[in-house]
Amino acid sequence: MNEKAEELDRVEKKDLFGSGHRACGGCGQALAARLVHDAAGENTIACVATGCLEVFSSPYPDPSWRIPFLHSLFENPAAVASGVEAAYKALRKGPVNIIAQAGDGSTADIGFQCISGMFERGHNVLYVCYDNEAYMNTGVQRSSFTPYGAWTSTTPMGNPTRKKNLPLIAADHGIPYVATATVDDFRDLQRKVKTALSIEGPKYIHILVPCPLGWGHSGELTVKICRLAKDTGLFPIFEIREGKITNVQKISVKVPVEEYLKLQGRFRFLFKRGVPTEEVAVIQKIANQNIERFNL
Ligand SMILES: Cc1ncc(C[n+]2csc(CCOP(=O)(O)OP(=O)(O)O)c2C)c(N)n1
Ligand SMILES: [Mg+2]
Repeated sequence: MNEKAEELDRVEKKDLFGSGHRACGGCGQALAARLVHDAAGENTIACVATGCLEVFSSPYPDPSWRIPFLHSLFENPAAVASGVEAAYKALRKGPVNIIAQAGDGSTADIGFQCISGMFERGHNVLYVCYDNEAYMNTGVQRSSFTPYGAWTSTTPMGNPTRKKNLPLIAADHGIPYVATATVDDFRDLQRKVKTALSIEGPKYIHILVPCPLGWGHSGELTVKICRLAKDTGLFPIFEIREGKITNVQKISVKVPVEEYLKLQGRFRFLFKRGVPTEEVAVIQKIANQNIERFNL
């Protein structure tokens, strides 16, 4: 198909995760969900944990989903997806794409053991984490993906701990495919979803999804903030196959973390009258460690 025909096809096609949902303007998670399911195609089952995505997309009578959708508990989308996959196998049905998906709170905290079990048992499921770095649905509480220094309603003086690195923990389970992505680069994100779904076994994709409400930025900055997260080194973009890093998105011009932090209200108190405090230097050190570790 030529480019023009492809574009027409894309415009005319109905989104599998459709418009009319109740996400905030500029919600990175809504955009990510649309891109993920668009890449996955119709032959897909979505197992979605409690969280913003489920709340803004599923209320009866006007859900946004044009594919089968299962709402799991906050803690168990990976277990539900594992069960769906086992049922398909037992009934000798399929193949079908099964995508377990959840926010960072579900993924990093309460749902973690179910994910680890799903990886370890080897289910043929793609797990997607929409990482907005806090429990947004219930009022911006801290999760273990909240970055160092960020304000949340439960860390009013700034988060004192560092973000848990789940992509590497996932890879250390020996699963065949792990990737990170953001919503500023549609092609990269969708290629990774397609790649993941073409591989048999458990897969993990971790997507950074800015949250204008919780991060304190205006909606039109969502894409810019993703770019800065990458260009500062705070959110490295890579793929890991069978435990080996096989692809890293290099930073062409490295940007100081200040540029990322100062656009977001959650980091406002790290600057005194516009001058960075020593906490900013701690965050720069984290970015530098990522740059070194992943050879960005
Ligand atoms: C066992 C349990 N504890 C707490 C809750 C309340 N709860 C629902 S969603 C949510 C936070 C979701 O955060 P996250 O997974 O990061 O998704 P987000 O809303 O940020 O997209 C919480 C605490 C729940 N539903 N079940
Ligand atoms: Mg969250």
